[in-house]
Amino acid sequence: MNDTTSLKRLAAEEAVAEVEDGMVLGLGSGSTSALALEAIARRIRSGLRVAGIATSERTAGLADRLGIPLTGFDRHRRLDLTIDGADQVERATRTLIKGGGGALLREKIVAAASDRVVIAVDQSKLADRLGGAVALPVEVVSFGWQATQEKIAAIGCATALRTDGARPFVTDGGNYIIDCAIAEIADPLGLDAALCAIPGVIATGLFIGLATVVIVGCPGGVERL
Ligand code: A5P
Repeated sequence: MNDTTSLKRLAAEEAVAEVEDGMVLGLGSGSTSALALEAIARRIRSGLRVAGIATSERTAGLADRLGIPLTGFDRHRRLDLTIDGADQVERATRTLIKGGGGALLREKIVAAASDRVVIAVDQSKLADRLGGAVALPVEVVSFGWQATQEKIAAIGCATALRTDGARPFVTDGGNYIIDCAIAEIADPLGLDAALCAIPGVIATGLFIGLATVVIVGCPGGVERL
């Protein structure tokens, strides 16, 4: 078993094995998270009782279709466990790049409110250093995005406004995303601080110190970081 979807499923199902009865879950976004939702739904059909907070409208719709009860921060300030994917994982530190699907802000809010964050990925997401082929998404306020983009570029990355056809891509929060190509992110904490200091930047896709464990789907089985 080594096609990407099978490896994502392997990791997602291992992550869902950590779900216990009565938990409030963070429901991640993306294709790996969708596989986790399917596994959660199967366990609910066998009697598991859980409720989830969705990290995107797309995930909320999928959870609804699968029969996973949804809840919100109006009822729960803390979550027991979040299961989510990632676009890139720095192997030694478990620092992540997220937001390839555009859900980074809600994903970060949910992760930060969770006691445990389990990240499920296939092995292609692992890297010794972040960056390179994977751009760093930065969510920005739509007002003045051109000026915000210039300030982001001045930090030293090649920037591009994410588009959806001919229009800017709009996040669930109504914001835009600037994708930043960086050859190698040597100092994620410093980069995150520099980006977050720019007026108009709402959140970066750098998830530092948030992943409790990363479950990696490999052809020979799962690896836990
Ligand atoms: C969504 O905004 C992202 O953070 C996803 O978690 C990430 O893109 C992983 O997606 P896949 O599981 O589809 O690879």
